[in-house]
Amino acid sequence: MPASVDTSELPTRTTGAAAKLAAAHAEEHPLKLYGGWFCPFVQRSWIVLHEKRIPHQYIEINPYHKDPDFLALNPRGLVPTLAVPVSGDGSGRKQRPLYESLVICEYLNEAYDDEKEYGPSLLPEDPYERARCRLWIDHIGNKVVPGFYRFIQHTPEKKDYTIEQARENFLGHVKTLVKEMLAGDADNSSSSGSEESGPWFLGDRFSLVDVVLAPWAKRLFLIDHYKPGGLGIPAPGQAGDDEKIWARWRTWFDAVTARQSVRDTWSDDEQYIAAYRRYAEDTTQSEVAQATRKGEKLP
Ligand SMILES: N[C@@H](CCC(=O)N[C@@H](CS)C(=O)NCC(=O)O)C(=O)O
Repeated sequence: MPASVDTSELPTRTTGAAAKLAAAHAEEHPLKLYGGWFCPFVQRSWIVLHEKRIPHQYIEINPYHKDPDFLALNPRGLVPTLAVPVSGDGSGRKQRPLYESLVICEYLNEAYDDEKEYGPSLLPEDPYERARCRLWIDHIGNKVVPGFYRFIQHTPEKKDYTIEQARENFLGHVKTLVKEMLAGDADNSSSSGSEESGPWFLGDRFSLVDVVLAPWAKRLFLIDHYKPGGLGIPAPGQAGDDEKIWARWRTWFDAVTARQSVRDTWSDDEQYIAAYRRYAEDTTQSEVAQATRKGEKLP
């Protein structure tokens, strides 16, 4: 853990739509999500809570402060952290912790599985399809997300890679994912006999694959804002052989950024611009940023 963390002055408050959602979930509840408005990993868990309309309490904290009470709950000292009520405890006061955004998302999806109350599962019933979703969740976590940080943390002083390489690497991982969406669309249309397919990774069905990437989709504007040459996704008609790939990406991107749960867990754009300046200048000491700098696996 770094001795001093320069992100400690981040405001501990949500703004915009996220502030409304947080206020609606401020009341004491045995299921508690400890989060930070700026954190994309938190947004994943928050989206699942919102998608499934799971009653809970949202508690905004600053994870860089490493408060002893917080460390007692999550020794890794990272948000999101979920406090889960112990079943059978009538007082509602006993809780067990869970952390790691993906573990939390899967837990919520499984624990709140009554379709009538919480809506459809965010993973398919078919074991192969469920495994395929996990494969692409893994691709997002181990390729796309690290590629995002390598890209946004690139500075002209970097000797080991250029901004063009960072862009190519990131867009390459996105393209690999989109090709899988296109292959899925083709399978869906041959089995349903309809050309029409929904915008999500699974076509018509919104799933955890969409959830785990949504927070970084929302943050892509920061690369356009901060990095010379911007994100570099070709405009319609400019993608040559990749035209179909980038058209499918736009369909997914437009749908995911318009999704209510994604919009409602988002603070004001300017807040992110301010918070991510230290990433863009590569001066933040967050654990994610340090791992990126050292070329290590993200925490
Ligand atoms: N692998 C973790 C990563 C969580 C994470 O890195 N959270 C950041 C905020 S975005 C954090 O708590 N940082 C505190 C620190 O770096 O000291 C997850 O998926 O939940």
